[in-house]
Amino acid sequence: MSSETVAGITVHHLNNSRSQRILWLLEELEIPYKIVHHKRQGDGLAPVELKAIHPIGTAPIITDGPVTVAESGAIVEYLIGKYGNGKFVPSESGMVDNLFFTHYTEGTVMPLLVNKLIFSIAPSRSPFILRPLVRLVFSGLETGFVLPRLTGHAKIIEDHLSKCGDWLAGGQGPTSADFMMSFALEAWVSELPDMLGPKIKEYVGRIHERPAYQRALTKGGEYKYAKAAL
Ligand SMILES: N[C@@H](CCC(=O)N[C@@H](CS)C(=O)NCC(=O)O)C(=O)O
Repeated sequence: MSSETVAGITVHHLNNSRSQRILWLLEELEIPYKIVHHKRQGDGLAPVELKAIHPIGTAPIITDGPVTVAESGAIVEYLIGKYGNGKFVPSESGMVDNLFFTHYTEGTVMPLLVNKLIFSIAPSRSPFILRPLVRLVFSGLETGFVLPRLTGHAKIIEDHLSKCGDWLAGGQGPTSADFMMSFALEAWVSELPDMLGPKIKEYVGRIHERPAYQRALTKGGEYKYAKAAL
């Protein structure tokens, strides 16, 4: 895409996806942007047209004039850096927590949640005759590997939220850490609520109450992770 033909910010948004966190951030920033809606295919994967925007082929992707940015962490940092005007920047005392949670989301938490999802659907995606065996193998991996790790991370996050106040970097409003963690915790609360403590559920509720979040929800369309009973 070139700056001659496309001006302003465009979000390539996928239903029920991480790109919801980018819509939330853009609504908090109160800057104009356009959404191109993409729909997951029957198998849950992104449609191939996303690959034409960026070879990564996953959502979110944004374009800003001539610039194309993929990976939600990169997008969040790009948008706050370029359009934040000092908003959503942590105080010095919250800087390390902000860095940690900004990167922890996609580096550690999301891969485990995605493993959990893939392990649970693996049997139904296998040839019928092999399903009992596949179920045995994947439930062993889930019990031995994924669930103990997720339990440990749920405690790390709950303990942190018991100390930091309303937002992960300890300030009065959200920072990149919150924009990033929002999707992971919404998905987690929706899919595995019994693993999570009250502080995490309150935190997700706090995000959902924000007017900017609600506007993002209306604009984004189908998003199953905002409906969790908290
Ligand atoms: N780490 C990437 C993950 C991107 C990602 O996997 N996005 C999902 C939506 S939540 C997707 O596009 N899935 C469809 C697919 O993998 O084909 C990011 O944070 O942007």
